[in-house]
Amino acid sequence: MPNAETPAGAIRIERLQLRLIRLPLVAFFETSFGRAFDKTFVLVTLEGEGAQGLGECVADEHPYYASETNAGAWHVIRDFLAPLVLGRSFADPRDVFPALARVRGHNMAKAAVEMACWDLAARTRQVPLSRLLGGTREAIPSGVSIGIQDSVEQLMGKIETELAAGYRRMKIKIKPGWDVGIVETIRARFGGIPLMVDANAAYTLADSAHLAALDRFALMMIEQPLEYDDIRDHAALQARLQTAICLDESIHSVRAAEEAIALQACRIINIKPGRLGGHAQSIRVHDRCAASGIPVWHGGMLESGIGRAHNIHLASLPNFSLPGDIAASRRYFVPDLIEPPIEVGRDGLVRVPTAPGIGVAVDWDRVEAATIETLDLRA
Ligand code: OSB
Ligand code: MG
Repeated sequence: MPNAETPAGAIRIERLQLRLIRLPLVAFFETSFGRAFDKTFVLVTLEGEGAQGLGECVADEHPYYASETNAGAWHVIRDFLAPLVLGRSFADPRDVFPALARVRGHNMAKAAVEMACWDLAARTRQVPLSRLLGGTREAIPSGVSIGIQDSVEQLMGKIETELAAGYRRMKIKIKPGWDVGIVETIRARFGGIPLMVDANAAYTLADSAHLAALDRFALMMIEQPLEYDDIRDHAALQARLQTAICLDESIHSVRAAEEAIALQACRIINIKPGRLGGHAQSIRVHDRCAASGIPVWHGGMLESGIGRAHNIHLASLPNFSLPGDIAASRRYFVPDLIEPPIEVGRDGLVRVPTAPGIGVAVDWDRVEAATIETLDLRA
């Protein structure tokens, strides 16, 4: 029951729990910045109004994809974000990100708290999270992100497996030395499959001519070819490429998205709520892109079933018109932290959960077994 000081429908945050969790990955995942064999992340649990909300922080052990790390997120949430939410009431989860504005940056840490608040709000109102976010779809198209492999043959085998599983587009990671030749081999072997590449900022504008060699392969897009914080060079590169550029790392705020759109630095945007500071900011970028005719798709950060469920709900909004990096649990963790795990149909679609909140059942014994450290904070 809401207490006397809590406005109707508002949620007072009574408790915040941090858990550091480590799960082994089913298969290693290699990008231009390195190879990962397991996934370590901070799980945020919020309690209030007799309900619970969960948020998964997508920071990594290292600051190679983004500047945040698990140790940093733990510190920032414990010492700076928790005091801004504990004992406070929020009438709308959209009010959480502005309430954290005093802390600059640290979007992944903020997102874990903000998204837990959305889950809590949806559970309190007994509605699926997608409804609260403004989702319009019952199922979302799913694609896969395939890391750099030890051999070209190994990559071809992975693509074959994922196509057979029904996934609606293949994304491969590229870097200098593992790019044009690989794409050529894929096209020769698999023909006109929906294909894109992700460079994770492995090139510079001086590589324009080399990247333009990808134009003849009719890729859906090339994701983040240049520096992680760049917009201007991407605009120059986009003017020289026929292939659409999609920005990932560079889109860390609504303002960055607006800049990228204004400068025509990309034709597509990858939305990751962790990178943007949560669901509310993601919806703003989604809406801003829709107004400019820029399609978006939902990125992935090798999330457990908890973060993955959040992503599925967000990806049910209408301008997520391209298949996202939201694949089945079995590609990442067996078992996952949720039961049943996230599945993809033969039609390449993932169903949006319909139960309240993120709508998946967490297996707390598995969470407990995977937990390295726990911290409880109260109002
Ligand atoms: O660049 O999209 C990326 C994973 C970790 C960090 C960055 C990225 C990725 C992926 C994997 O591409 C997407 C997924 O399957 O979760
Ligand atoms: Mg990417």
